[in-house]
Amino acid sequence: MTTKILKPARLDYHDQNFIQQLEYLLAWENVSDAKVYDTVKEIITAVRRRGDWALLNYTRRFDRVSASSMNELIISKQQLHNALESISDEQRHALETAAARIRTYHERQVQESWSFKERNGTRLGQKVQPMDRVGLYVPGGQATYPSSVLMNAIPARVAGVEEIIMVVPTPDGVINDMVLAAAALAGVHKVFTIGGAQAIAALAYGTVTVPRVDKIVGPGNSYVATAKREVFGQVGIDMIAGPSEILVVCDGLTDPDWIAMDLFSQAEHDEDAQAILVSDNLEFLHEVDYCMNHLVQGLERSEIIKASINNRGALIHVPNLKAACDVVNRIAPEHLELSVANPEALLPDIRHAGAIFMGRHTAEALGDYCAGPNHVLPTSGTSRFSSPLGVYDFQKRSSLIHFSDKGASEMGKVASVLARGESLTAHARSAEFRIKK
Ligand code: HSO
Ligand code: ZN
Repeated sequence: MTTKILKPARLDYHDQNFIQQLEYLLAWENVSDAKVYDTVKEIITAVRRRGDWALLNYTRRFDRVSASSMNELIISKQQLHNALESISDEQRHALETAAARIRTYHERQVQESWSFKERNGTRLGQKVQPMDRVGLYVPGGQATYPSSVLMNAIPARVAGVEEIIMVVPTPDGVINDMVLAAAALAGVHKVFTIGGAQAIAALAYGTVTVPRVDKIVGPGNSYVATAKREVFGQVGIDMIAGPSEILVVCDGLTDPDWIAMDLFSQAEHDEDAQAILVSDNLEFLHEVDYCMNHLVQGLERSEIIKASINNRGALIHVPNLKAACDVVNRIAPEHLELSVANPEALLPDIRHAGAIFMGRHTAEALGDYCAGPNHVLPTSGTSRFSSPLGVYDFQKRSSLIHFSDKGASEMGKVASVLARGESLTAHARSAEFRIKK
């Protein structure tokens, strides 16, 4: 090879500055720039004040879709059905297979209500219920992923959410049939062809035609992410996803072409995506480097891959697989592939990762589409404290408290003392009324 196209960073665990180098590699700012923020604020205010009228205007301006009434921006049940009929049998079968597997997996996540009784008859518990109505944002244009429609809508359905409202912008009126077909299969109830911050504002506050939702989920560009942050509190939101990440740990015995392509599978998402390989075999790191440079040439998204690998990619040499796990935990990657002979042996040492792909055959890409688990995962190190999107994100809990007269009398004394300590006399008296003389 004459010139190398891809130049991932090279790091060595034994290097004195390894930790600093790693931190430098991982640095990525998830902040909105001031201009985006101002625009988003303005859009939200306009939608709150002028509702549908503002939506129609912004849709004309940003998506070049002119509608005289909101009815023209609703996708009918019939259209959803037609989309399902219009895709190829192969596509339909793949969507159906993925949907069924995602459903089966997520059914295991359903949390049930529970309660227990104390000896004096007092009953305490938790009532678990689905949210009433959820909004699903689906990006238009390049980053339109039917798989993400399944991954967001199916857990909501499994949780028992009664109404899922999807919004998807259709720049120049172009709509993706696979996205609509996925919406039909996943059980989305209503679809509006609106997008951007205006769609987020509409879902958060409601307009005459767009119903107000309780939570908004789904990925989007910086305007959408900023808008979601802004409306948080008025509604719930899912996480704000950063660029995709993959970290592969390999013992040097997997086909280097496989590993190279696994790294590319996430690198091709975004110029800011991050693909990292960690191995205890230096020779293997060279081989993968070689394979990457060879394989990238035939790929449609080679320019994106190039940017991603050269800006944020890395090959990390470690003395052993134990050290590899230490690197994993420092990075807390979105996707972790354990491409080793015995992944089970490493598992106890893995503390932080959004999803863990075990063994040489488990390509991360399978998880993106059809393994079953969710592909909406914590990014940018947030798997230290958060989890994959799941049914539990569409369920909420209410505490249940039912005192017996005896229980109320006993606990009345405790509450009274604590209330008086806080100088809250009405609290104290309320509890004391129930103390038996
Ligand atoms: N890997 C992405 C999800 C996705 N991949 C959708 C393909 N389509 C989440 O990081
Ligand atoms: Zn992906």
